[in-house]
Amino acid sequence: MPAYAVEAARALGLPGRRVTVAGLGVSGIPAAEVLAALGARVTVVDGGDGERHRAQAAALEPLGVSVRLGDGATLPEGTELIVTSPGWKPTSPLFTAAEAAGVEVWGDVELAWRLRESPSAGTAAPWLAVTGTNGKTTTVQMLASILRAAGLRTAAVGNIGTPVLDVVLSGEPYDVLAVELSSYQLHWAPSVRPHSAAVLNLAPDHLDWHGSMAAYAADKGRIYEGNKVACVYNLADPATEALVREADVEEGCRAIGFGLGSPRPSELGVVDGILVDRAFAPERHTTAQELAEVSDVNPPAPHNIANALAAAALARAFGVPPAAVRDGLRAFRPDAHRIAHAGTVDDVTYIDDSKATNTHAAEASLAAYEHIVWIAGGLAKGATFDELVTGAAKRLRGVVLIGADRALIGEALARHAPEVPVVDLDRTDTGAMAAAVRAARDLARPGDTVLLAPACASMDMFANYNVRGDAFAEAVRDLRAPGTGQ
Ligand code: UMA
Repeated sequence: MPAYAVEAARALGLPGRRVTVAGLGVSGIPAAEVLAALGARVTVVDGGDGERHRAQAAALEPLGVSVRLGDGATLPEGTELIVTSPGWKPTSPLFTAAEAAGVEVWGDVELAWRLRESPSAGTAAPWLAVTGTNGKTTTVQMLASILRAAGLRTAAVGNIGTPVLDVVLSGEPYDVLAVELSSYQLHWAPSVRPHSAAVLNLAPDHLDWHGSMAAYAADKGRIYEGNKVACVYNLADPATEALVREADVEEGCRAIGFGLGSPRPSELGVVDGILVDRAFAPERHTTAQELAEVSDVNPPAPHNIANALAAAALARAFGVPPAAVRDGLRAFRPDAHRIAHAGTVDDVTYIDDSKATNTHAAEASLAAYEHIVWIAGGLAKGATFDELVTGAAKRLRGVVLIGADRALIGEALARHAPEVPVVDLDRTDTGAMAAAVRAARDLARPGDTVLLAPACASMDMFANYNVRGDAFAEAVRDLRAPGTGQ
């Protein structure tokens, strides 16, 4: 454990304190390990009690951590602090009990922020933070690639999958971190003060968790609190600019817009196929600084160029030179399952956009093709589908519905696109995706696109969206080699 964390933990009174960690998952495990190593008396609670939970509990117990499985609701006696995993809803009974007992709740990101530097030294790596409904993982990856191209020691952390705690307490001498923060993480991390931050866009998502669009936006807006150099917002999404106006930032921090048009001063934009900076360039009032070509962005789709501009804005706010922006964007390779080509069979193209876990993301991919057989459904997370279906109706050749909340999409289709044929797939077994792909093939005509853009989360049927996308890609492979599917 690095000395700065030990000193910070002492200042926070963690040694000897009874801390309950909510959730035995990607965030909860390092939180429990770190707290135990710092001398706290740790109990982990989790509503689950499966094989995975038991194995993880067995690994923690030798560290002196007690684990209670199968009950995520009751507050362990004597709890003085809760450190929660991000997925836990604020309305969870555990937090109602904590509030009644006057017990504070921190997220794992809050804990990481508070332990990242010693009160005396204060030299921790600053955070460049990114949130938004869609594109945040890609943007953080692009940002990390740009920072690396500038020769900086960095890591892409947070909602992207690497818990912030792991990196902050690694003792590695990072220069700067590229941090993806979800609305959940921001809700539970009130002290975080990034060097600079970006909100990429704001569309309804996770409303079942936050309770309302206003609460969701307010949690996203927390990312701008205390920014030092730049609050980066999307010129095409006025809601992001509104969040900048509401934020309490450090003296001198600037609002920087990004967009696909020609930029004004204090903006980044695009001119004649070139990404340009009129925010951090020395002569910004008269000229624009060239950063990269649109063709340097991978893939150069409009939403992705916007992501690249946001990443560039954060890097420039940190003092990265233009050539490193270009080199970093060129070096970046996108993840699988984001509008990935899964194959072409009998002149029908199969596209895997399993990452489209909400309506906003699905809307972007549905807009990209002319004749679509759409595979949709899963966990709706409180979303409604009327707008999405209305916008896409003309391009739909047919729809195959899967997953727990498929009826919600089915009802929207019946209201706004009653002529579109719908296959309602009432099965959740391991062969369900293959059946969906075969049903889509039967609806498609040559030249069409079969698009997996579920507009829903995957966890009702799959471990995550990667597994869902893999199942789709495998089912497409099976179409080429008939007889291997079931
Ligand atoms: N659990 C309960 N009760 C609850 C909720 C969860 O007992 O009410 C338990 C589960 O049984 C499980 C554990 O808590 O054992 C899971 O906690 P979690 O849901 O917070 O997930 P983690 O495994 O800790 O992963 C989290 C993020 N997950 C969520 O926010 C849902 C991961 O983002 C993130 O990568 C990881 O921390 C590291 O920071 C995933 C995600 O889906 C990718 N994020 C959402 C998104 O991007 O849309 C926000």
